[in-house]
Amino acid sequence: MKIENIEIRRVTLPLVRPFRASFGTATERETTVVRVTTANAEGWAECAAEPDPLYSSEFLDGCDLVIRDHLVPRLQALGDRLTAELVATTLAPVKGHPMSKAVLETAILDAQLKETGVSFGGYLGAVHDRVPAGVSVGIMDSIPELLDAVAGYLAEGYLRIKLKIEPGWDLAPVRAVRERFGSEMLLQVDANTAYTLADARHLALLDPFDLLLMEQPMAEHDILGHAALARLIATPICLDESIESARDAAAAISLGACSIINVKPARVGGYLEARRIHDVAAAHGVPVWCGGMLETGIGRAANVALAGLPNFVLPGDTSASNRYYAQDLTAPFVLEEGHLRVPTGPGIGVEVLPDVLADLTASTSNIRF
Ligand code: OSB
Ligand code: MG
Repeated sequence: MKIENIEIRRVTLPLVRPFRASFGTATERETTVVRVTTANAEGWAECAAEPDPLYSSEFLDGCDLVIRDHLVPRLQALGDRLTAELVATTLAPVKGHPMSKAVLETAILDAQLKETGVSFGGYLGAVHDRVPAGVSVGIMDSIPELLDAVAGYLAEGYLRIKLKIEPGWDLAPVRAVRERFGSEMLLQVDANTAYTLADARHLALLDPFDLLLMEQPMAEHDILGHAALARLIATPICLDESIESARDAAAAISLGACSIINVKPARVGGYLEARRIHDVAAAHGVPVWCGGMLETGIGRAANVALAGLPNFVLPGDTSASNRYYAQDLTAPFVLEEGHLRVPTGPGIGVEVLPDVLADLTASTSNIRF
C-alpha cells in the first residue's frame, strides 16, 4: 500500500463531567488524531496516551515526538511494501511506546481495510453485531454524589458498573452501591495500581460484595504480587496495566496473577496484538473484556469491533459517546438496550465530522511520504 501523507493533529474535547481515577483527574480529553492518506482511502486513529504519564509511561507530547522522529521514518523506509500487518515488526526495534505504535498501525489498518472494503469487525473476526456496554464511574467527592451518578447510568441501561477505587474510597462506595442497587447488578472495581500486598487483608473485606472482578490492584510489574494476592482474596483479579502483550498475558495467566484480562488495544500496541491476547486468553479459558481510554468515536468504533470477538464475554468500558462528550468527533455511539452496535462499513465504519474536528484542533502537522 502506498501512503501519501500522514497528518498529525492535537485535539481537545471537554468531558461532560470530570473523571477521577487513583492516578489523577481529567476534565477534558486531549488526544493526537492521525489521518493516513493513500491514493484511494483515508485511515483514522487516535492516540490513547494522556497529557501526563500517570496511567502508563507514555504521554502525548512524547508520543508525537516518537511518532515523528522514530516510528514514521521506519515505515517510510518500507515504501510501497507497507501493510498494517508489517507495522509491528517494522517498529519492533524501537523499545516500548505501544500507544504511539498503536495509533499508526490502526490508522494504516483503517486505510487498508477501506481500500479493500472490509470492516474492522470482519477483519478481526467479530461474531456479534452488538456488544454489551458497561460504564467506568470515577471517584467522587461524596457517596450521595456517587449513588446519583450510578442511578443515572443504570437508568440509561448500562449493564455493568465499574467503580474506580483507591485507599480511602473502596469499602464505603462498594457497600453503598450494593445496598442501594442490590446484589444482582454486575459490579466491579478498578484501583489503577493504588494498593500493595500489605493491603491484602483490607482488599479481602470486599469479598462479601460479590464483585465480578478487581482490576489492577497493584503495580504494573508486580505479577508475582498479584499471584499472591489472588490466593488471599476471593474476588477474581483482572489485569489492565500489567498486560502489554500476548506474552505478558500468557505469563500472568500461567503464574495465577489474573483470571480475567482487560484488553485495551492501545496499551498493547494495536488491534493485532489485542486479538492475540484474546486468543491466548481463550485458549486458557480466561474471559476478556474491552477496556477504554475515554476514546472519541474514532477509537470507540474500533474498540466496539474488537469487543465483538467471541471471548469478549464481559461487558466492556465501551460506553456511549454521551457518557464522555456533548459533541463527539463522529456521529455519536448510542446505547440501545445496554448495547453498542458494531459498525459494519469499511474500516472503522464511522465518518469523522470535519467541522467538529477543525473546531477542536489546536495544531496540525503533515509528514509527506
Ligand atoms: O484504567 O481502565 C482504566 C480511563 C483512562 C485511563 C485508564 C482507565 C480508564 C477508564 C475509563 O477506566 C474507560 C473508558 O470509559 O474509556
Ligand atoms: Mg483499568
